[in-house]
Amino acid sequence: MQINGRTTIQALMVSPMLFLAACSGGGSDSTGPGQPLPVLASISVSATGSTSITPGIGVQLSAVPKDASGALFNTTVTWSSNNPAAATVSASGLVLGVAAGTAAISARSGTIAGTINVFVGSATFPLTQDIDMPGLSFSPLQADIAQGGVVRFNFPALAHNVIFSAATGAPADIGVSSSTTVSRSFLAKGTFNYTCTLHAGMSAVIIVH
Ligand SMILES: [Cu+2]
Repeated sequence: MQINGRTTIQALMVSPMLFLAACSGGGSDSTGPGQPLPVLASISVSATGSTSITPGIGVQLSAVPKDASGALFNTTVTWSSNNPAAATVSASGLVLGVAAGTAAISARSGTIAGTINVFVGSATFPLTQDIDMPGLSFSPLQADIAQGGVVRFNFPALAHNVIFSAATGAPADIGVSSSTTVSRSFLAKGTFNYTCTLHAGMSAVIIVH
């Protein structure tokens, strides 16, 4: 045990702080030979549902604090929104959409914080839209969605691709695909034309409001 403890101390001699913590821990305390006390290193924030919401719609967030080794760290977090005009957050991490916009929701403990972006779309445009591909066309030819919305491209057995031509704010292109559904998020407002380069004249547009 003692030899193992000393070996650990040698391995941890990467900084004076760690060295001191290891020495004081191993010298007089028999419960934790050579083990520095864990400290909070990160807080990861996730959502139980979509982070694209509309005014009046809520989404529950959760925060997982961890130490440097990735082990769970027991601490309480304080929630905050950097844009309460778009979305507020309760003391328990429940986000509520207020008006169209983007809010960075943070869970903080001391100097450590984790953040997730929540998009609040206009209530008049949908946050999800399906694009089908009957024959050699996209349907609908024009889709209007709210900012932060998600488009599901439903590829039939006949292969197609979806190319946005690297337009500013456009999502990543979708390579040749068949018999699958591929989703893309639209985080920027604008008009995004796209084509299938496999089939001449197969083009359509998504307008993000
Ligand atoms: Cu095609």
